[in-house]
This record gives sequence, structure tokens and C-alpha cells, in this order.
Amino acid sequence: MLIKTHRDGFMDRIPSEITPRAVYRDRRDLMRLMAGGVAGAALASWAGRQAQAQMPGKHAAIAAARSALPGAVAADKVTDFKDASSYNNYYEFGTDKADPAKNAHTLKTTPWTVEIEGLVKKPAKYTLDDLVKLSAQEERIYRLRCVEGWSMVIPWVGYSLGKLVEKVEPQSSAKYVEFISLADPKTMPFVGSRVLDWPYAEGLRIDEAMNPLTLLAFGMYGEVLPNQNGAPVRLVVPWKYGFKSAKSLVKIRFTDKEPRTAWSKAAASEYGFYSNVNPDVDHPRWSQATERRIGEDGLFSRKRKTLIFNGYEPQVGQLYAGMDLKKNF
Ligand SMILES: Nc1nc2c(c(=O)[nH]1)N[C@H]1C(S)=C(S)[C@@H](COP(=O)(O)O)O[C@H]1N2
Ligand SMILES: [Mo]
Repeated sequence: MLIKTHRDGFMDRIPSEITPRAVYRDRRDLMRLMAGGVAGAALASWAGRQAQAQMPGKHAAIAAARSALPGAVAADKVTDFKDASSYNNYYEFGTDKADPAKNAHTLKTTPWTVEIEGLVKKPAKYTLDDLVKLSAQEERIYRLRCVEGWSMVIPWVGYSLGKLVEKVEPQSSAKYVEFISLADPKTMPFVGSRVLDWPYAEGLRIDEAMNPLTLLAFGMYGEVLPNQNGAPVRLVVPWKYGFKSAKSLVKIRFTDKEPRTAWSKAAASEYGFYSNVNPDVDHPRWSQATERRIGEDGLFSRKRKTLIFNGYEPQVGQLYAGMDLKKNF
């Protein structure tokens, strides 16, 4: 005879403002699709995720990934999930760091398709499920350094963008890749404002896009991405300033010309195409020599020395051999 369990009672204790149950169901379903990687087996509950975020290194998957952190600095500690999901830049939902977490619940992530177009032999329109299943998911812990001077350490879930690039077979004339975010005025309250020229657009040279560090991310902290972090799929380019990592991607286009980007259109002298993290190249209005690690320093103090290429020089330095990084900022 079946004994009645208190499973539902337990579920009800998960605070609804953190993970509404219906959303949790969708997320869990998507997580099932993330076959192969640690993510599928990782903590599926809010409580577990919290524990993981608060005890970096205690969780086996996190510990394993941390030891593999390229250019690992002994003191690199995974940022609390709470900080990483409540202090965001996502201008489609407002310009204040607290706005995206407040407003991005309106983002509709199902159904979702990503179109691959331009100079490729196999243009395609992927449903999110097909994109998720294209390659095994991995957990990668990367430092993310924002151009404004703060940084975080985030365990992402995804796979190298290069896997997708290989699949669509770029033509030999393809030299750049352009990334376009969703711009839906119905669900994104600041699309329509003049703060940026929408849609948000970014770009990489094709060899940068193919570098194994460049990640197509579907999740973080063993869960699918929170909306404010760029659900359902985003780019993560850890050696470049955070704005290169475009969120909520709907289009990836291969081109022969360097694409204009949303930030270079807004202020070309301040935000270059390359935007590699570089302590020796100042932003015209502030120094980039130091940074504040969210969660460890005082709110405004910048205690950490910023590292060239955000600490990933061994992996990406050769991409810029012979280039003047001051000119190509
Ligand atoms: N579509 C879109 N992508 C975006 C942004 C944005 O405003 N819109 N902000 C960028 C900036 S400035 C940063 S620092 C990172 C922040 O990512 P996070 O919120 O996951 O830390 O997202 C980048 N991607
Ligand atoms: Mo940023």
C-alpha cells in the first residue's frame, strides 16, 4: 500500500517569489534536455542551489570545475547565486542594476528559435531544444569582468560556440560573427526607449567565436538561466568586457565585415569592437587597472588588480599577436 508522502507540502515551502512552481517545472524539463554534462545531475532545487552558491568548492561539480578554471587565482570564489542574479545589466529591462531582476519576468522564453544566417553553407533555424541538444553541456566557471569595474565568478552551463559554428559550416568569406538579442517591445519595457539602438547586437571575429573558451550558455549554477541573466540562451566571452556577452539570442549571422555593435553605435570612442579586458588600456572616463569583486569588497572599493584578458591570456593571447591593443581597444 502506498504511503502518502509530503512531497507537495515540501514543494509549497519553496518561496514563490524565488521560484514559482510552474516556472520550476519548465526549468526542470529543460534541465532534463541538458544531457551528458554535470548540469543534468546537478542540484535542481532552490535550497540546493543556495547551498552550492554559499559553499563554493563544497559541491563536487563546482570543486572539479574550479580546479580547471583557466588562470585560476587561489582566491577566486564562486559568486553567490543571489548576487549573480540580482545585480545585472540588461538594458531591455531597465538601466539600473536592480531593474532586470525586477522586470524580466515578462520575458517569454517559450517557444524560442535561434536563426543562423549569412555566410554559411548550412543556414538553419534551431528550436531551443535542438540547440540545447546539439552538443553535451558542460559546467564552466568563468570570471566575468564588466567594463564599469566590477566582476563576478559564475558557473555557467553550456557548450563551446565552436560546436555550433562547425555544424553550420561557414563559407571561406565569413570573417565575423554577429549576435542579435531579442527586441520585443511588448515584453521588454525599455525596448523603444532611446538608451540603445535596438536590437542589442554584438560581434566577434570568427577565430574568437571558435576559441573553445567562447561559450553558448543555457544555464548557470546547475539551473537554466534566470531571465535577467539572458534566458534562454546567451553568449559568454570571458576575456572580454561583459557587454560582449549578448543575452537572449535570436540570431547569429556570419559576415565578411566587422559588424557594428550596440555599444559602439552609442559611443564609438568608449566601446570598441574588441573590448578585451586590459588593465593598461583605460576607458576614456575611468581607469581599468582594478576591479571590485561582487560579494567580497565594500560596495565601491576596487581591491583587485585587473588581469590582461581577464586572466585568460594563455588561452587567447595568440589571437592578438602583433596587434596594437591600444588602437584596437
Ligand atoms: N541583450 C543584452 N545583452 C547584454 C546586456 C544588455 O543590456 N542587453 N548587457 C551586457 C553587459 S553590460 C553585461 S556586464 C553582461 C551582464 O551579464 P550578467 O547580468 O549575467 O552578469 O550582459 C551583457 N549582455
Ligand atoms: Mo557591463
